[in-house]
Formats: sequence, C-alpha cells, structure tokens
Amino acid sequence: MSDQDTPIVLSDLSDEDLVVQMHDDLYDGLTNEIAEGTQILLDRGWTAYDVLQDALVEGMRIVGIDFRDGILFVPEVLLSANAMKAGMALLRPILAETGAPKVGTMVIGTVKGDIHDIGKNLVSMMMEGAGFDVIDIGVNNDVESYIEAALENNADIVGMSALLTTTMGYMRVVIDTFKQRGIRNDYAILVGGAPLNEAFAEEIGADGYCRDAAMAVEMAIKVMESRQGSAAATKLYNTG
Ligand code: B1M
Repeated sequence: MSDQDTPIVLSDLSDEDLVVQMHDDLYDGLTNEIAEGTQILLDRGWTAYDVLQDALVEGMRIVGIDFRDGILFVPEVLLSANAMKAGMALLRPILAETGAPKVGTMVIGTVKGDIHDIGKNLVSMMMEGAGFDVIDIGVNNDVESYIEAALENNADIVGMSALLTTTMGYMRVVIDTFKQRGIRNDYAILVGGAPLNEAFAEEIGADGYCRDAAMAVEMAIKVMESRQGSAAATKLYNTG
C-alpha cells in the first residue's frame, strides 16, 4: 500500500490540518467524516461557534466558488449540504443551549421559490442559543405562510432568507402584504441571505439586513430592547 492509499485518521491530525481536511470532506460530501471531525474539534475544546465558522461555513464557501464556476453541480453540492447538516446536527444542541429567560419569538423561513436552508437553519440555531423561541417555517414560503405563522405564534420578529437573486424580490411582496393587511408595525422584519445588502433591505422596507447569523442575533436583541422600551413607555403613558 502506498502512502497515498493510507486512510487518513482524523483524530491523528493537528487542529489546523483537521480543519483543512474537513473542507475537503465537505467538498466531497462525506457525511460521516464531517460528523467525526466536528466531534473531534468539540472534544478538543473548540467552541461550537468556531467549529461552525472555521470548518463548516468556510468549507461551504469553497464549495460555493466551484459551484459558481461550473466545477461542481447540483447533485454534488447537495451531498456537501447534507454533510454540512450532519456537522450542524452535533452543534445544534450546544448552540441552542441557554439558561436565559425567553427573549422573544421569531418566525423564520426561506422565501417562495427558494429551497436553500443552511443559512436559515444556522440563524435559527443561534437565535435559540440567544434565548429566542424560533418557529422555523422551512423553505419555499409564500406570504400567507409568514402571516399565518406570525399571527399564530404572536411573533415579535419575522425573518426571511433568500439565496437567489431571482427570489430575493419576493421579500418586498411579503413586506407590502404585511402593510396592506395593516400588520406591518406589529413585527420587526429582518432579512438575510448572500445576495442581499443593506441598501436592498432599506429599499424594500425591512427593519434590518443581517449579514450573518451573529448579526441576526445582535439585531434581534436590539429589536427586543426597543420593543420593551416602547412597551414600557406606552405603559407609563397609559397609567400617567
Ligand atoms: Co444554490 N446557489 N442553487 N444550491 N447554492 C447559490 C446560492 C449560488 C450563489 C451558487 C453560485 O452560483 N455560486 C447560486 C445563486 C446565484 C444567484 O442567484 N445569482 C445558486 C444557484 C444558481 C442554485 C440553483 C438555481 C442551481 C440550479 O438548479 N441550476 C438551485 C436553485 C434551487 C432553488 O432554491 N430553487 C440551487 C440549488 C442548491 C442546492 C439544492 C444544491 C444547495 C442547497 C441545499 C440546502 O440549502 N439545503 C445549494 C447550495 C448549498 C448553494 C451554495 C453553494 C451554498 C449556500 C449555503 O448554504 N451557504 C451557494 C453558494 C454561496 O452562497 N456561496 C449557492 C452557507 C450558509 C451558511 O450561508 O446561506 O449565505 P448563507 O447564510 C448566511 C447569511 O447569508 C445569513 O446568515 C447565514 C449564516 O451566517 N442569512 C441570514 C441567511 N439567511 C438569513 C436570514 C436571516 C438572517 C440572516 O433572517 C433574519
């Protein structure tokens, strides 16, 4: 057996080499190896957030480049996405662990025509970890699904995700419909996804653009602080 045929023992690798190997394994859609690598890094004392960012999100960024350049195709990228989910499944309970009292409620989903859900799932996990109740309505949501979930769950925040330039425009439809129904001001609407930017969020009338999951948490907490501030102010006004 030549050196090249020797199987790689993930636990023998240094942290740095393991992370590089995980990028390769994610690229190759190797679910078991991604789960194993994730667990090894956690056992070595890495935080769930660092494993997520350095090993998984960075690996998926590399996949994205070759997908864009026509080197990888949908079936291969689906395998990568599944491998990423295997790693995320191990991180989820850690990221969602919180002793904090409930901060607020968020409904989140990917918009109509769009089935990308990895980023949305990450946002959900991080929001749960920050003490939010998260109602994840999945992918391919029309405006009625957002409205129904927001009303049913008495949500504070509605989050929308879009990964395609062809689907991001639907966010405007959702926001306009909330306005037409007279419920726009009952919710903070936060948006995110790779093709979006601040200017787009402003143009469609969202309350905030979240570049990543950490920013989504930051913004959501700010929203709740200002909501609680205005609720307290209303209370003072009503009793005063
Ligand atoms: Co798709 N795809 N894809 N894809 N895919 C992209 C998005 C693309 C940029 C690839 C490329 O060309 N480089 C390209 C879009 C081009 C464009 O619109 N201009 C593309 C395309 C073209 C397509 C298809 C049309 C391909 C085809 O069929 N010919 C097709 C469309 C299907 C559809 O939705 N109708 C398609 C299909 C797929 C797969 C099914 C194979 C798979 C999805 C699997 C899944 O999600 N379950 C897939 C994948 C994996 C990708 C890439 C490679 C990776 C996306 C991802 O998961 N990133 C992607 C390339 C890329 O983005 N670089 C690509 C990792 C994730 C952690 O990041 O989702 O950005 P992201 O989420 C971040 C932030 O954006 C933010 O926080 C997250 C965490 O930090 N965020 C939010 C996201 N949502 C938020 C919501 C919030 C807040 C923050 O609410 C408050």
